[in-house]
Amino acid sequence: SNGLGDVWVAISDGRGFGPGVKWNDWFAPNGEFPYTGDFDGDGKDDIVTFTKGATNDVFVGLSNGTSAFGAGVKWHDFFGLNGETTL
Ligand SMILES: [Ca+2]
Ligand SMILES: [Ca+2]
Ligand SMILES: [Ca+2]
Repeated sequence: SNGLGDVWVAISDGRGFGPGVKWNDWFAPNGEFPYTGDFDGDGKDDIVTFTKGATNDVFVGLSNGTSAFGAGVKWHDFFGLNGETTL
């Protein structure tokens, strides 16, 4: 949620985490509200961000499961408004 918009992932082996690796270079920048979850139902956790503010957009970046999240795609144009609980 800063000006870099980087998304870092550390994969778990069930007992600990490996090194952090950047999976997306531009997602949820500048005060947006990012979370994780499996939004396309393929069993792999994806990323979502609620912009709130003036646009109230919802963007999703789907996981390929091993090395990256895809570019953010707008899944909703008006959801999770200011003052609403998103997650
Ligand atoms: Ca970046
Ligand atoms: Ca998924
Ligand atoms: Ca919008």
